[in-house]
Amino acid sequence: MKAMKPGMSEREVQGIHEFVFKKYQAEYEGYPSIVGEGNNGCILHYIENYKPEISSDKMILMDLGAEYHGYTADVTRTIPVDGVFSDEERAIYDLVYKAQDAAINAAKPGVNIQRDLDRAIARKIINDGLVELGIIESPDDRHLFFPHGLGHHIGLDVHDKGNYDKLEPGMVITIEPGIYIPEGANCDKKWWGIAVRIEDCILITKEGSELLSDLAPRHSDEIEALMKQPSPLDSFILPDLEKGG
Ligand SMILES: [Mn+2]
Repeated sequence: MKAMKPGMSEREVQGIHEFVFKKYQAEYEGYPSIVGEGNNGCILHYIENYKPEISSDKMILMDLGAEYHGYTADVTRTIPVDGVFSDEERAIYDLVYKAQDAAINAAKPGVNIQRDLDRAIARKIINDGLVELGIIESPDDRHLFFPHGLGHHIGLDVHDKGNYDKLEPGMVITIEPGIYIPEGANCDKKWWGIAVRIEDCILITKEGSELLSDLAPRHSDEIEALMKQPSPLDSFILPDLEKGG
């Protein structure tokens, strides 16, 4: 987050994450890294990570996880490229955050991921929020702005096998609500190209859950504060190959 700069490529952002994984001696990535700026964030499995220059007026969605000693992580952060959320970006971001936080707080043994956490909590919060923002008309409207499930088991595989009936202590799952508003979507075009997913891994405990990926800030204010700080990578400047170094 501190190293993010307009003008970087999506691939460079991917490289920074993967460098840090290796720095911690992670053997592999748990799955192909997804780094998508602006509208590319709407493409759920966007692994081309091709865009050569990310733009200061966009957000960037980064879904990456290290594989360490056989176990994989699965974490997504979405941040503004220039370090400041626009009003529209913040509205969508904070809504996804609210849905994620509520689902994390409700996760505990006996709870069902799809019925209790996804439909009754996260999806309801998102649908109500989309109505409030005027993006859909009724919370019961059919739409594709949250086109995937809330979470999955994680462990040896990134989408691990597991019991989806009810959570038990010791299970590790992801909680990953998202809102994706592609160019051309049926709503005010001020929302077009905004794509937000926030994904964390939680361990189900006897009483509730423990957030395993809490060192990466999630709240919009925390993200803005962290992005104001300098990064050691700011001075990592390579020779220009075109000029012959
Ligand atoms: Mn996931």
